[in-house]
Amino acid sequence: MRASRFSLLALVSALASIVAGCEQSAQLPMTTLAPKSDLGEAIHHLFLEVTAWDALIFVIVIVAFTLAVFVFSTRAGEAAPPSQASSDLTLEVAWTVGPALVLLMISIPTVRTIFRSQPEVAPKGSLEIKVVAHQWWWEFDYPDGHKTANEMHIPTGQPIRLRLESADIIHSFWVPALGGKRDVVPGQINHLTFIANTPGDYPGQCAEFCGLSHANMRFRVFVQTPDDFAMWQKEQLAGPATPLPNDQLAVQGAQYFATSPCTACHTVEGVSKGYIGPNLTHFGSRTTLAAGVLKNDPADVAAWITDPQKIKPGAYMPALVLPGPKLNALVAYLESLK
Ligand code: HEC
Ligand SMILES: [Cu+2]
Repeated sequence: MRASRFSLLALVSALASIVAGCEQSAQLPMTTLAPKSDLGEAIHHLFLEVTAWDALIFVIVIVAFTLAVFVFSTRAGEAAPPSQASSDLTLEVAWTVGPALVLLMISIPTVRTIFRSQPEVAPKGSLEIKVVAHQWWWEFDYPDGHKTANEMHIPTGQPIRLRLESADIIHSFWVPALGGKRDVVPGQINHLTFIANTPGDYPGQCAEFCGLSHANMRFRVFVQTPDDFAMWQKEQLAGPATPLPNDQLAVQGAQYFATSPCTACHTVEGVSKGYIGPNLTHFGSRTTLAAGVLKNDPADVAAWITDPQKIKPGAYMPALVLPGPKLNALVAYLESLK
């Protein structure tokens, strides 16, 4: 009896500390327990509801088990034969109907949330962004024509309708703070619809194994106030910045870029039209590169151009060996593309 009380106490305090740990989850960037969108909140709410029903079943089972072991068992020296009853209709109905009711209570909110997470048509006034998953980076195409990569910006308070397409194989779009995962399947268009409610910078990750650099297929979502978002969009819609005449290095870089092999794969609006790799029109305005693997600073950009596969195994960008001055000029030009 003593020992069992003690282990029950240990169990309760372990559970309590797990729950307390969840409270701290706001500091964990990949947690699903601190939702920042209506979709995330709906899923989180479902999780809590199902957990509550599970907890109820857990308590009932533990109470029945404890009673069976400590109250209704025969003691040493006691020779009462067990009851030989072969059936009990009330009991049988109870343990059939009881679990059926619990399953019903779990399935109603589950089905409701599934439908809620998959609206057939875009809600009124939604911002539709085309998301194209590539091995191993993300392309974001905005309805007014500008494109970016690996860093999506969205406003708070407006329904966001993502149209998920794949350029190659199956990927999965996942931003834990903004809601559930959704597979990105070649030859099929999937949607993800939500309203973000808190400005911030939320990490995402491809969640379906997609080859060598799957783990390096990250991205960020910048949720902004509508004003900040409008400002960002205005900057993105403008053409690429032209290097200032006194920035000699960037001017040389621009000249070199325009005739380089880079143009076969990369678009800089008005300069080149490649589409194998990310659009670089406003590359300098991004905080990271290569799908969140590197910080966007000159040293990392130079390291990337020099040997992409070393940084990101399998990356579909060839290493282009450039003499130092040319490389520095190219990096200065890319960073000037604000
Ligand atoms: C054969 C096509 C190809 C060529 C040529 C090429 N790239 Fe790339 N580039 C890519 C691909 C694909 C990626 C995405 C790699 C990834 O993240 O997995 C990429 C990524 C990049 C990025 C990171 C962009 C971002 O926002 O994440 C930069 C910067 C870049 N390339 C610059 C260059 C420069 C400069 C050159 C010429 C010296 C060049 N590339 C030549 C295909 C190419
Ligand atoms: Cu992927």
